[in-house]
Amino acid sequence: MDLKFTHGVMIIVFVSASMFSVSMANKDWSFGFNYTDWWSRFGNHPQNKTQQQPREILVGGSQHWHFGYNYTDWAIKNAPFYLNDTLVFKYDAPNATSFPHSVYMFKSYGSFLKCDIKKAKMLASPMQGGGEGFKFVLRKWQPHFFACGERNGFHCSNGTMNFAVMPMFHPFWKWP
Ligand SMILES: *[C@@H]1O[C@H](CO)[C@@H](O)[C@H](O)[C@H]1NC(C)=O
Ligand SMILES: *[C@@H]1O[C@H](CO)[C@@H](O)[C@H](O)[C@H]1NC(C)=O
Ligand SMILES: *[C@@H]1O[C@H](CO)[C@@H](O)[C@H](O)[C@H]1NC(C)=O
Ligand SMILES: *[C@@H]1O[C@H](CO)[C@@H](O)[C@H](O)[C@H]1NC(C)=O
Ligand SMILES: *[C@@H]1O[C@H](CO)[C@@H](O)[C@H](O)[C@H]1NC(C)=O
Ligand SMILES: *[C@@H]1O[C@H](CO)[C@@H](O)[C@H](O)[C@H]1NC(C)=O
Ligand SMILES: [Cu+2]
Repeated sequence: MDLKFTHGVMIIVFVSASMFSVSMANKDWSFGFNYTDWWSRFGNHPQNKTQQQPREILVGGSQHWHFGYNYTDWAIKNAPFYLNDTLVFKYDAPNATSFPHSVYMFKSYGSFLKCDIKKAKMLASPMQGGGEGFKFVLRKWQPHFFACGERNGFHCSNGTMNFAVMPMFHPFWKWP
């Protein structure tokens, strides 16, 4: 129950943040995300208006994409994500001693909460996480719900291999 609530809060915060970030900055609604810190990256350097390029972000950092790591936590700590940022999922193909992983995307928040893999779309098979990894560009201004689809959704419903991302407009893309 707590976990599901957290997802909900995250999405609300990210949606709100992209529309009301200025007013959010003074309120204690940040749920651990330091808006002061975030704005200082731009605000303290009015002369520094070079457009930031979209980034490539390795999902899970050095942990890559595996069972047992808390990706909700990772997504909160690595927010905000911006439109056109690329998420990179790296995972090894399964072998005799390791389980497969994959990347699925849920169309709705409801199926994400239930980890209803049957209603999700496979983005990358267990074989596609090798080498440079599987890359997904955050092109749409909408919440994205990712999960591992393996073991009939267990890697998702176990509460670890799933996370939500709401890409934001970069301040300097909107107001150059
Ligand atoms: C947020 O970041 C600013 C600037 O780095 C810092 O001064 C402030 O203490 C931080 N606030 C919290 C709640 O961590
Ligand atoms: C501009 O931003 C870059 C990267 O964030 C930083 O390294 C540089 O010091 C900044 N320049 C000024 C003048 O603030
Ligand atoms: C993952 O992290 C989130 C946010 O820190 C936390 O609310 C949640 O309980 C954690 N989930 C698990 C399965 O540990
Ligand atoms: C993202 O990239 C596409 C294609 O390169 C471009 O048309 C679009 O304007 C970009 N969106 C933003 C918010 O920068
Ligand atoms: C199987 O894959 C795991 C995880 O990628 C790796 O650590 C291990 O060395 C591999 N084992 C064999 C026998 O290839
Ligand atoms: C996830 O699965 C692991 C290993 O089976 C177990 O130790 C852990 O308690 C499970 N966590 C949740 C939130 O179901
Ligand atoms: Cu998995």
